Amino acid sequence: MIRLYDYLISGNGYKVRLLLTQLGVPFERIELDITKGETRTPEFLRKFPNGRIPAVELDDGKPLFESNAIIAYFAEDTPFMPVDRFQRAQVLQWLFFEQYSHEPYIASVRYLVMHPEVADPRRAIVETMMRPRGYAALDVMEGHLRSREWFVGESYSIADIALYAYTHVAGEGGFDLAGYPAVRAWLERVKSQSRYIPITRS
Ligand SMILES: N[C@@H](CCC(=O)N[C@@H](CS)C(=O)NCC(=O)O)C(=O)O
Repeated sequence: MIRLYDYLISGNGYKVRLLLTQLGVPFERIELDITKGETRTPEFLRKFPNGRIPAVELDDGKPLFESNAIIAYFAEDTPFMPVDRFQRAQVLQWLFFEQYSHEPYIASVRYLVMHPEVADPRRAIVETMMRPRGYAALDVMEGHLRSREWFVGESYSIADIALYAYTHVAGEGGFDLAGYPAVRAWLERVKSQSRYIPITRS
């Protein structure tokens, strides 16, 4: 059985939970409290040296970390990953965009807002740097979705899952999506996909 090391409010963990559920792949979920250092124990670090969730152990015990690598692995040979070479590169384009231009700002601001007790030097740059960059990522998404239903091609893929994870909860970090109608319509399309689960469902 696949084992997923996870933290319920994590959008990165949610990407994996959502995809496996939509694929109908059974998995065991192991909840770790990241605010208590539970991903930094010697035992966890031996398997997953980056000390972060999500991380999985495959059926044969092989370890894999990084949310977008994990969803790319499970999406292979399914409708969630295109076959066409250019479209596959477009999926990677959006996965890298999510990790470099979106998640470090939208997810991190949400984390800092949701965990006021955690001391973090990034608090000093939330309004001057992180929030404007989060909105810049939303601007890119809005422009792309103005004339399209999905991030790649004509169907829902892991590019949508990766970007949905933190966009749909951006409000929890104080991001206002009122000025992003195409993004809001796309969020609704994702939500109406079969076997959809909310981020709060373990
Ligand atoms: N790039 C990584 C980010 C993983 C990450 O930042 N995980 C956070 C939770 S969302 C974590 O485990 N933090 C605990 C820690 O750093 O100790 C991914 O996409 O999987």
